[in-house]
Amino acid sequence: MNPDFDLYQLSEEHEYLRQSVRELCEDKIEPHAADVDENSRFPQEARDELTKAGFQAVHIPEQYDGAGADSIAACIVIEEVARVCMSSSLIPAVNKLGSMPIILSGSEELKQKVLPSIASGESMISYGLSEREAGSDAAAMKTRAVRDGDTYVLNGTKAWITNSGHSDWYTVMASTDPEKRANGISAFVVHKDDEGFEVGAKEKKMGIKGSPTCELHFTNCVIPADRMIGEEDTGFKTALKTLDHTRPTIGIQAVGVAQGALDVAVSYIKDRKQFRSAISDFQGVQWMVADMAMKIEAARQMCYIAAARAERGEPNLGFISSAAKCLASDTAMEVTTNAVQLLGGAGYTRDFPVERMMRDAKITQIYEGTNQIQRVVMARSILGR
Ligand code: COS
Repeated sequence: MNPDFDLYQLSEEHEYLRQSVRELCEDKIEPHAADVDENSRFPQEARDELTKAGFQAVHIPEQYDGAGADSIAACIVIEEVARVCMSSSLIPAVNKLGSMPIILSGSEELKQKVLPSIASGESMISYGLSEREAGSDAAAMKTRAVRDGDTYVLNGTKAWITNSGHSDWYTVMASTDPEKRANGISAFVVHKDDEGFEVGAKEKKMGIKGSPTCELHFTNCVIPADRMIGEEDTGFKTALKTLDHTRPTIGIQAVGVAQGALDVAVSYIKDRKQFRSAISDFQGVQWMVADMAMKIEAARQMCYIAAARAERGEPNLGFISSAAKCLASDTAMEVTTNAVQLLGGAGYTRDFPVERMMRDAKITQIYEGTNQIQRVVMARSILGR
């Protein structure tokens, strides 16, 4: 056996990165997590600290002034931030989601225009696909983009857009040829100062309360034609290809919050005494934490594999990226619910973070495609449809 053989393990750099991000999260982000949730306020401290340390968008390639970190490194950052504050983890996660369409399909000029400001942390970028009547059926979108000389004019409304109002840039999918449905959709980059663009009211949500979710309104919004990402009518494919790369990041975010809840529960059950012994001495409790840890680890490995396969540019990523997101988010919901159970009455109060984690975990089963849609994608891949 060769002890130097790195068979199926993360690199030392990845582990070193995890340690650095964890320290920063515990020192600078976790102390604000409860207040961010309680007051539904943007985690500005997290944005500042992540930016200072260069962790707000590690995936931006070096040629656009980024760190050029691989997809597993990007996962580790999101996982560790989510372990202490889900709302804050949406800063690196949505920076990746919003910029992947440009990285995958944008022109060199567009990349040069947008990506360096994300890399430096000066700007954030959001992703606008969903509409009120086009959620799971994303191709049913009504937002229109009509060519007018060397501009496009956008009209319509996008819904549930994460980090809206705090982002400077928005990747927006709009129909350029409604007859062609999915194959008549184009992707654009919109700037917050573009004429005719407006961010709507903030949604009142169950969880991830620190991450603003708003509508985007386009009223004769004029943008230069060179802000289109790739060719006309290719935007839906770019949007789905993007999700192949980013669903593993939602999976790992779910792993992070689940791990955070397990860590709180483990420390609590070792301390909590009932029937004259720590409740961690009871086998029923031990089996609960064993199951929680087992499922978290399975989900974590699947997310890293999905992320690595996306990074390698493998084809047919639909199955693995949907499976990773689905397994991890179902795990997070189960684990955070059980963490509340292990803390009993205390877990149901805001004296402990597990009730927040349980509320925050729920969204991972919904956004970037509901877990029902993930199963559609998996089934299509298995059945070859
Ligand atoms: N990458 C690139 N292209 C893809 C793709 C992928 N992963 N998956 C499908 N496509 C292509 C298809 O090949 C098809 O192109 P052709 O007509 O040239 O063959 C086109 O995209 C449309 O695909 P399809 O017909 O499968 O589209 P549907 O309308 O049936 O939708 C689902 C497919 C349901 C999978 C898609 O709408 C979806 O993922 N919905 C959920 C959206 C979502 O995640 N929303 C959350 C918003 S982000 S927070």
